[in-house]
Amino acid sequence: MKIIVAGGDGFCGWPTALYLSQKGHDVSIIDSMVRRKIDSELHSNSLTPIASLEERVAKWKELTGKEIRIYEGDLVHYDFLKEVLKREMPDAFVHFAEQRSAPYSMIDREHAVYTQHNNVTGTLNVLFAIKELVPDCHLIKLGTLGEYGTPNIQIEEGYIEIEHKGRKDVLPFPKQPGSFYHLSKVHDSHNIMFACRIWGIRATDLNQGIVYGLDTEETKLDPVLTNRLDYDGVFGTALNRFIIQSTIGHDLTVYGKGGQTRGFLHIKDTVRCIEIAAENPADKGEFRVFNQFTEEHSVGDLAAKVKKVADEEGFPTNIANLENPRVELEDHYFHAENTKLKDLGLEPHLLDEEVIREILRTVVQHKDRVIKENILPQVTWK
Ligand code: NAD
Ligand code: USQ
Repeated sequence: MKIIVAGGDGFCGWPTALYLSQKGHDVSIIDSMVRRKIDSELHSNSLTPIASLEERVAKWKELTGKEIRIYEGDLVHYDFLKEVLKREMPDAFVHFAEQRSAPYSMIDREHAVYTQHNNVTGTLNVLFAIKELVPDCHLIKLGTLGEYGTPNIQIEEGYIEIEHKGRKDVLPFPKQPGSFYHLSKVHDSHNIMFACRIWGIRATDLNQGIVYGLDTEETKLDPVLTNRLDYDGVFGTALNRFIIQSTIGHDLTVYGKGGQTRGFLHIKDTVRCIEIAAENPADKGEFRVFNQFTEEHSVGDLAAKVKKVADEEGFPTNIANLENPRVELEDHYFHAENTKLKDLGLEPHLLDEEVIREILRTVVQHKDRVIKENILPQVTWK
């Protein structure tokens, strides 16, 4: 298949582009490079040194003979996007290209507006460009499990059957997102659902949980192919952050009581889920929703698992319960359905001590790059 990976320079997008290319798909990448610019804005960095996108694809070609084309530009610029689609005429458009940090979206008005403009306008442009130029193209859009929030009932995959005053219907599952970033994903979902219903576009919304890990088989082939890894208080995410903190003797930064429970998956499963979605496209006019995660954990439990492995590896670690900078429930019910991707063939890589140990042994090689002042959370929800 001809597949565009938008956001293909990022943490999820780069390994996905390599994986799909390795599997024989014809891959091109769109990326504005804004994530690298945000590193400069925040005086932060990827824990791993990352090569430029040009160097990355050149190395991939040298090693495998496979070409990945690059289009540097912004989805918010419609003329640019249309030119790419005209040239590529893709079968699938994988859309990772959004501002993805909840804390970044909560810094101030400008960052909230930037996040929602970038994400919502970019996705609207993708919808219009597909309608205009490639109406059969399958949109595979990265949403987030956090669109649902933490309701006191089981979370279904996108839709719930409701009986109300004697009548029944299957309706979109209620959304209660916890940041302006998570809200942008809800707005996207509504826009995509509308475009499927009105124009007959085919789309899969992947409500992905928190991704952990660093390497896939492809990114491990050469240091130039190394994936980015965020650890700072703005872009670093729970499990990866804890593992990196343990290697530099920093207390593990559990926010509040640590009972916040979320869905998680290994980066190796992210890339496989995209392949599954691409190879099993939604029908014309269908707005399909998959919950993309493999297991549920509370952040307190994750910190305890990391501490055990880190202690064994010679990195004695404490768990700190910091004042929570976010407004969220710290003790709540959480259970989400996740059968649809497994029914289509996903075989999860589950989190055990060996997986944590493997990530820890990789990240320890780069621990001197950590900018310590960036570890504690600086952004508050209020
Ligand atoms: P990332 O920031 O590492 O990568 C996103 C990439 O998109 C970056 O390279 C950035 O430069 C690019 N980009 C952003 N806006 C763009 C625009 N308007 N035009 C062109 N390029 C643009 O993020 P990630 O962790 O790889 O996440 C990718 C997607 O998956 C996001 O949509 C995110 O919301 C979603 N997601 C991520 C996680 C996670 O744990 N990382 C979990 C659930 C969902
Ligand atoms: N948390 C801590 N300590 C930390 C960091 C986070 O306790 O040092 C807690 C947070 O308070 C929150 C939970 O861990 O309760 C998850 O926070 P996170 O920063 O790991 O993840 P989140 O902000 O939800 O965002 C990440 C990605 C985002 C994606 C989302 C999936 O950045 O792109 O959409 O995970 S989900 O959480 O399922 O919505």
